[in-house]
Amino acid sequence: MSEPATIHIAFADLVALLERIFVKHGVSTSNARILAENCAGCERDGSLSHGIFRMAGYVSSLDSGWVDGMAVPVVEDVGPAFVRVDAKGGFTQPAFSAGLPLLLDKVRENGVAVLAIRRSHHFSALWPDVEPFAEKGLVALSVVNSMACVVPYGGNKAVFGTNPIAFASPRAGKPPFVFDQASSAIAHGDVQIAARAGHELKPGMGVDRDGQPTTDPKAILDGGALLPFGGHKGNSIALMVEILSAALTGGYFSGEFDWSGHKGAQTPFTGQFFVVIDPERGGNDSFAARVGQICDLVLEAGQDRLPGDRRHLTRAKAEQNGIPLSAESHERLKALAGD
Ligand code: NDP
Ligand code: PYC
Repeated sequence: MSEPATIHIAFADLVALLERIFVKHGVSTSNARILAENCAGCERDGSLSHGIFRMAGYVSSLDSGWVDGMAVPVVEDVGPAFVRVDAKGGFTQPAFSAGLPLLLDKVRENGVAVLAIRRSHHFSALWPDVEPFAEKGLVALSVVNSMACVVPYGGNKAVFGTNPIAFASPRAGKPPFVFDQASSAIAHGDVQIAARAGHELKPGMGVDRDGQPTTDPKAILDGGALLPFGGHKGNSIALMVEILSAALTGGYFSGEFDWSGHKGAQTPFTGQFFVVIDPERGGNDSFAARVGQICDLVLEAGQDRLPGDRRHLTRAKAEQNGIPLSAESHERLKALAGD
């Protein structure tokens, strides 16, 4: 059987194509640029569950009227180290971008600051939100909740979202140390990809509509649910993410928003929380070098790679050769753009 045809597209060209799709489906030009860069960055880095695979979901959510592509976020200065943003029913990334300058001012002034975003739709990976802080010499942690599709450990009803947590730290002489992981055993996007490809999942990732363990991704998507990673420990992390992203920010819990009136809606309407720290204030000596040291110790001890290493390698290849896309996906994107 012949291999499916692949094209290689430059980052800027992919951004331009995705931007046209967003604008065609009701997103303002400024919001479209932010979303397009975010999505193209995921594709470039091989974060395929949140790259161009997501464009159909963005479009159907926009077309359903569930998310406001034109939303203008409102930034509030609520304390010496506290920034709040109301995304006004729009996507999270433009809200984050609007709050960022004030957040950075406060981090530089106080050594630490937090950002609470509410009434926002996050449909992407989290690493693009934290990695740029580490590139500026800062340490950042962020969490976001999503849509109820994870049964608590030992439970029988989906309460949590897939609730990722991402962390970034500068590391001397190397790209920052960044991890970005769902608190479910697998991201919902990867279940969709497995279902589309006809692949089984590993055991321990989900249950079917009767609550029975299954490795069939279609059974998970068809009335079943995911499990937290690491049993009761993942449960606590997922619960913490709900508390920080929703209870604290004034956003919805993953099971609280009602999208039933918007056929085709896919983007969770929740909240996101950040803590950003200037490590220079920690009383340490050579913070980034110390991070490099501990990372090296982990590798010397036998871990074959660190989180983020695969992404950075994939990015380097894409910067050299272009971003690989199947010709079929490229055609699908052009159709969404109305080309
Ligand atoms: P993975 O399990 O694929 O990866 C989680 C982390 O572990 C990554 O930082 C990854 O680094 C690292 N990693 C993977 N394999 C290894 C290994 N062998 N050794 C060392 N490190 C490793 O991610 P998830 O499935 O948990 O999540 C996928 C994406 O889905 C995330 O980007 C997340 O933000 C997103 N998501 C978004 C949600 C939302 O509401 N917006 C909800 C849930 C998930 P590397 O990237 O370099 O492989
Ligand atoms: O992959 O779990 C996921 C996800 C939820 C919302 C966006 N991505």
